[in-house]
This record gives sequence, structure tokens and C-alpha cells, in this order.
Amino acid sequence: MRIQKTLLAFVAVAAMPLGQSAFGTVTVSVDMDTVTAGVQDTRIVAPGDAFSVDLLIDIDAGGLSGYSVSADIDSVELTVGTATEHAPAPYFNVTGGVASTVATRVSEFEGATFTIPAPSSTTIKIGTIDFTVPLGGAIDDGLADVTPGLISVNDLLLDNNGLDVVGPVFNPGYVVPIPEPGTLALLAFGSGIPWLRRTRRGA
Ligand SMILES: [Ca+2]
Ligand SMILES: [Ca+2]
Repeated sequence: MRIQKTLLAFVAVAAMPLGQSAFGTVTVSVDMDTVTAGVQDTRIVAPGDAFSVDLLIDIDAGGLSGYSVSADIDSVELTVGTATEHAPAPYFNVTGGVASTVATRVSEFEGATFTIPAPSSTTIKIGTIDFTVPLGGAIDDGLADVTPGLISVNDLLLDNNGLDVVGPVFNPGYVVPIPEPGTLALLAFGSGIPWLRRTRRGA
């Protein structure tokens, strides 16, 4: 909604400290393993698995006064459950939760702050999405499975000056299937194959 975007922009401009400029890069990542510390962009799954992923924003020295980020989902490999919006202090939630969740998209994870200057050089968690892996579906078509970005009409990233962040980086998340027993056996047997070839050639 246009009103939403206007509100975010207003908040950002109100928080604007004059004469400061943005540096570095704001990065939005999908942490496919919320149990393990750090960001894991890949998760090994089997059909029927249920798990959560986090959306994280790594804020640069230029600060971030407002954000609205959505995520596209590969619905062949993942079924979306609940999507929860987080607005860690000093950010406040603009809309009271994500606006919409459909099979292929969750939009939007939003927050804004009046803090001057806005938080900088830090990482914040802006959302959590629950997924299940469909039964009988083919996993791993090589395409990203959870792709954050400025996708919906409201989406933006605003630095301390209330301006669009230049060149934000979006890191998607992937699910990959557990290797099948046959594949594992082949891998284990791999070292014996050259010997087998040599033997056959010599026979
Ligand atoms: Ca993690
Ligand atoms: Ca995929």
C-alpha cells in the first residue's frame, strides 16, 4: 500500500541526521539453520521435514532507519507455514505483521525507527518463516528456495539519510536433498573405480 511506504519514508526522514552519508553495503540473508550460530545458506532436508529460517539484515556503517523486505519461495520444494515479523528495538513494527503469505511469496517484513542516528554496524533479525518439505516432491532444481529482496511494491531499505540504500546484497537460501544410500555407496567406492578400470583394460 502506498500509505505504508509513505509512512516508512516519513519516519526515516524524521530520523535523518543532516550531513551524514551511507557507506558499505547492507546485506539481507536467509539463515537456513537457526540452531547453528552464523548464517547457513543451505539446509539438507528430506520430504516431510519441518523447520524455520530467519531473515537477517547486516547493517553497515551508514545505518538503517527503515526496511521493508519480502521473500520469494520455491513452492515446489518448500511449503510455507507461519511467517512471523520481528522488529527488534529500537525498530517498531509498522503494520502489525506480514501483509500476506501465499505459496510463492511472503510480504512484507517491515520496521522503522525514530532513533537518531539509526542503528549501524549491527545485525538484526527481521523475520522467521516456518516451512515443511512436501512429500513426494523433487528437491533441488538448482534454483534458490528462499529469496529475499525488494519485491513487493512497498519494499525499501532506507539509510540514516532516509535515502534508498545503494546496492544492497540479497543472499538466498537453498534446500538440498539428503544423499541417497546408493550415492553414498558410490562415493565410498569411488577410490576403487580407477583400479577397476585399469584391471579391465589390462585383462
Ligand atoms: Ca544459523
Ligand atoms: Ca529450488
